[in-house]
Amino acid sequence: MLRKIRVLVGKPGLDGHDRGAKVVAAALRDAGMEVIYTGLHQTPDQIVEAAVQEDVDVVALSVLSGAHMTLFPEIFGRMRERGIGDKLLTGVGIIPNDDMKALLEQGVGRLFGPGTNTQDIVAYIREWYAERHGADALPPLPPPPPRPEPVVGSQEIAHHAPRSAAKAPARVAAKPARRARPAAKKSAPKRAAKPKRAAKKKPAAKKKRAAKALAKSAPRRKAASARATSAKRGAKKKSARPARRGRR
Ligand code: B12
Repeated sequence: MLRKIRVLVGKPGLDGHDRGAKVVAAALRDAGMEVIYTGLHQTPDQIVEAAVQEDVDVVALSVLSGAHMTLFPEIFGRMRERGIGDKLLTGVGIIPNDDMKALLEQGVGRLFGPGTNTQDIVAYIREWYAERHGADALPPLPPPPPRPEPVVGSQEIAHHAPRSAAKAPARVAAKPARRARPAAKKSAPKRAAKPKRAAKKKPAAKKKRAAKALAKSAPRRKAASARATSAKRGAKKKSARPARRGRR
């Protein structure tokens, strides 16, 4: 069986940008390589020691701190001291063209920048390996890993999914469809209008009593209404103001 390409992904210095390094480590692993990730905050010595111990073919550094002109030459120097100067030193950084040129001249491999396609990195490492060890030594690319199923969160998404996908079982249960209104309610016959209550007829005796009470209270009611009208007039007088003259 062919030996897997072994890569050490290193994060030297105080640079905390590890997302890209993890993404690249996963992409190299998916391309059939053996990947060792050092984790954050490693010294050049630690990285080179790990590369020797792990017998790697490639040392790939992630230097997003701007210290690339210090770290790449230092690590490359130590690799040579430890007898692994023939291995590939590559990596990423926010590297201006002039710096990139200078590092290439020192013997460092191709360097990448932000937003690089991970497949370009895979292709570059495989090309270098084939050149160094011959095309026969290159292990075949494994089939791409299965894409995770889309997480269907709502009916809307399920509705817009392609027809073939619509039948596939969703990982997350789709929202239950709204319950349809019961059919019976729709076709239910309209309620008959409530019959109006027939006005109760007051018996004659009651009518008489009511008329008497009304007649008794009439003078009182008259006096009360007179008081109310005079109070109203008074209020009107108080609030009455001279009419404003409109501007002309
Ligand atoms: C997210 C981010 C952060 C996050 C980091 C989260 C994390 N855990 O990684 C946080 C908020 C913590 C952060 C902090 C800082 N950041 Co910042 N950050 C970014 C940002 C916006 C995106 C980086 C990222 O994760 N991208 C997503 C990954 C997947 O994509 P990628 O990095 O492009 O990776 C691809 C390639 O670069 C390459 N690659 C990546 N790694 C590797 C490794 C190897 C071995 C190989 C071969 C290839 C490779 O392949 C990847 C796949 O496409 C960049 C700007 C940018 N657009 O790049 C600034 C940026 C890197 N940050 C910057 C700065 C200045 C800082 C701070 C110093 C800000 C501050 N003053 O506090 C701090 C430093 C913190 C620290 N301890 O180091 C600067 C760096 C400038 C420079 N070096 O010249 C940048 C460029 C922003 C800018 N334009 O100024 N940051």
